[in-house]
Amino acid sequence: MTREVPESIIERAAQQKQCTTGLKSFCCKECLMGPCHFTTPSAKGVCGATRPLIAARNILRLSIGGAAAHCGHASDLLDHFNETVTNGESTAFIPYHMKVLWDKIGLEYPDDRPGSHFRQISDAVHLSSMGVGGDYVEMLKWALSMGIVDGYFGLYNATLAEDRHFGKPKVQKGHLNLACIDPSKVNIAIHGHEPMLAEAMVKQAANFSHVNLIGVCCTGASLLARHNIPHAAHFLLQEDVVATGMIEAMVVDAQCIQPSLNDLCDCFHTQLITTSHIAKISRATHMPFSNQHEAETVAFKIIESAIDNKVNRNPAHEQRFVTSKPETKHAIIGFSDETVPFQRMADEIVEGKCKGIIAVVGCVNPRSPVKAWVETFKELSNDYYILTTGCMAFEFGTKGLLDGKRFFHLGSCVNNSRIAEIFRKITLYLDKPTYELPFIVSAPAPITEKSVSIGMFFAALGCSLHIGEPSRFASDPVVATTLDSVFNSIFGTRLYATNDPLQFKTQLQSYEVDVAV
Ligand code: BF8
Repeated sequence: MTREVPESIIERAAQQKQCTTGLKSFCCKECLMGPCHFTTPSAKGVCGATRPLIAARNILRLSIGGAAAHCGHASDLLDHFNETVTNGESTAFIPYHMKVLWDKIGLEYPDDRPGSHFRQISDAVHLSSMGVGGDYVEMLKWALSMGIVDGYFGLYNATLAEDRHFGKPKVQKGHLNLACIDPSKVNIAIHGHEPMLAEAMVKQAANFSHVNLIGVCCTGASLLARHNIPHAAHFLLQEDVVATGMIEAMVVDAQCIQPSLNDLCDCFHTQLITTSHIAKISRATHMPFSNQHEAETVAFKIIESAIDNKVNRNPAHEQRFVTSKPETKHAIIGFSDETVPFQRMADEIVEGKCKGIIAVVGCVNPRSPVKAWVETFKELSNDYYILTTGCMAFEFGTKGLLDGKRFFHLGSCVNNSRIAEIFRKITLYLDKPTYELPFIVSAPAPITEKSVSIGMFFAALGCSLHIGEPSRFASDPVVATTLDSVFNSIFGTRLYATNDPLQFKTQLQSYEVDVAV
């Protein structure tokens, strides 16, 4: 029996009125004397904490969450293949010139001891709990440290492990959006982030010509880049995938999976299957695995079960999908630091033919002006090269912008290390440190903690950072000024914390004057 379809994420966003104190990050709920409100600049919490301390600590807490997620992803991969990677292997990618600056400002970053990055995450949680750290500047420095942890022990380690086991992506033409759902076939959506089960599904599905795999969110970006499996949806559209009524199984692992998918799947015939060892959803079928052999067994069972489930598809849903099927969007996909023409980009920057490189990363927040941001970056692509990943890359793809000439799709969010590698290669090629080059990283519509830690990673690497609000960066003037002055005086870079594309463009123009290569 089918049930009434629940509200979509857009409707939930409209229904959920945001608390104005929390929206500005003027709220602390870390201890049980609170929650405390910091609505005036001089307000103090019950423990005595000041508003800048709490605003800075909230940024740190976001960065910790992001670093933990990406380091968890990398660790899951390494455990899956029974591998260990020494911290020295990851930190070998840190540009020497940045280490000098980090040491100068006393930034913590992991040493070569195995697991020291997890120790650093736990130290950051500890120091940001009630009654430990009392210096807001230190909180902000630790947020940058979490960026470094995320970058080298999350993004780099995950991408290196994925490339080692599943291969580097190839540049080719790919397809995006819901049009990749094939009503004549058994459709299985693979959603989440870690590629182990997804890769096993690709291998097993090759034996079934009537099975159509499609990707969602970052697993979708990863499958698109490596196997040219069409990318059906980003985060915002994951419900739309199920709501087509054409999906026999929705297979999810971890991160960016809406817990309400179970309610939605209940309204259709779709089987919801969870596979992560830590992420379960009520009423979903849980099918964990711990190595590639088990992953392939699980993948085979999922495919068999999805095939059996096709008879339960509602013919009315099929009819509706066939008549309203969207047009397929094409994109050039599969770039890596080996295939992006970084020398040409560097030469054009030096010759003044190009103003710089903007990496547009992260999410598509339903509360952000995503359309306006897409238009803005389209316009900026006349002067800048655009490197992109994650949900923003999908958004550009659906607007026909991923041409492999001005816009380069670098894959999933953990593949942001590929962007860091392109920047690193340009610094070596031009023999200049990152912070002297016009590299800007923008997360215009952040949702997750991961967007914040990725932003902090690139900021710590010496890139200017744009982050869309509400990312809590600009609410407290003391915190905003401190961050800006760390960026300006230590790295020589800029912080743009704005939700306004026009303001961003204006600020960028004033920055252009400062960058003389
Ligand atoms: O890591 S861009 S909504 S899908 S967090 Fe999530 Fe944001 Fe999408 Fe992948 Ni990245």
